[in-house]
Amino acid sequence: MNIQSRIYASSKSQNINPGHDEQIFIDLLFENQQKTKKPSRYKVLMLNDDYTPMDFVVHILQQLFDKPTEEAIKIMMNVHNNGIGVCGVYTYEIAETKVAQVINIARQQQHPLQCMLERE
Ligand code: TYC
Repeated sequence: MNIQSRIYASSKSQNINPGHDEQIFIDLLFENQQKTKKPSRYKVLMLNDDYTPMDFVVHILQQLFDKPTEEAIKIMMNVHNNGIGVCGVYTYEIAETKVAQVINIARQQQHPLQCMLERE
């Protein structure tokens, strides 16, 4: 529930009708809340394939996603076993950049590794 409806519900339950000044205050709170909405976040997903070497995937996770070795191995094995897995969650611009970087580095090395983003 947003702030405006929370104040509205609370004033109803207490039988209060907001006056003109209170209504302006509620509207300002609402307007401010709209402006400060958190940006959506996007998951960077990695897909399994039969050809990309495991150590290459681990290396990508360490270098591009700042994962410590153990976590990088876990993520890689999760993708290997389940077909898909999350490498990290970012704002749209950062997620998009990571996807492009993964695909570029993989193509340079002639690996078919695939990566995509999905809104959280
Ligand atoms: N399945 C690959 C192999 O056995 C390893 C791999 C893991 C490939 C994760 C892609 O996103 C991937 N060499």
